[in-house]
Amino acid sequence: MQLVGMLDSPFVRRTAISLRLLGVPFEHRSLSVFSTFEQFRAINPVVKAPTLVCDDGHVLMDSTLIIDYAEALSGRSLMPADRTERLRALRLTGLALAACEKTVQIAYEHNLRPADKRHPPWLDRVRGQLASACSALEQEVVAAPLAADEKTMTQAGVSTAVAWAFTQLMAPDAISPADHPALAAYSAKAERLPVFVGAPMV
Ligand SMILES: N[C@@H](CCC(=O)N[C@@H](CS)C(=O)NCC(=O)O)C(=O)O
Repeated sequence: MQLVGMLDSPFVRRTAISLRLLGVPFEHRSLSVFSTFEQFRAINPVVKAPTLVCDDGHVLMDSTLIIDYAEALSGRSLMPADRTERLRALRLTGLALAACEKTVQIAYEHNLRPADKRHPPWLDRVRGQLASACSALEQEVVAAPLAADEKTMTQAGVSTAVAWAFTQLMAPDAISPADHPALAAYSAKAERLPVFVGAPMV
């Protein structure tokens, strides 16, 4: 199987880390949806990262769907079986994915749109959404710590750590570690795990 996309995408990175935690082997092809658009389009005409090329040639996209397929392949899951824990993991994963999506929107607004075409009210809205997602995540991590070891880490932990590191890389002025000490500490721990070190953002 081939996982296609750059690790500076939080969606690609959480997929790569999840596949490794699940023990699903894959080859990583570091193609960009921007600088290698045509090469990417030849693999997936929709040009979305991550893309997974399955062993039988079928093409999947969207990190959540790719992880779902990887879990079916491995017979294991990064989601807790217990209903209450699963609900929390789903809640945190949703917040982390929203934080990633909002940070991507801020990055696209700054990097792709000409300065004179920016719409400040839209950016304010997105930054507010990002702040709300990070603040809710911080409260969740303060209320109950997340596992930060490769054996017991859940999807909530993977996605929360990936989201925090991505936000700090792409929108450091929007979200400060001083206001999110639990998230910053959790991310620092997760980033030391071999599975995170093996999927560097830059
Ligand atoms: N919900 C998707 C989001 C994927 C996504 O938006 N990826 C970005 C890269 S960070 C992308 O493909 N951008 C190119 C585009 O949307 O045209 C997922 O979880 O995989």
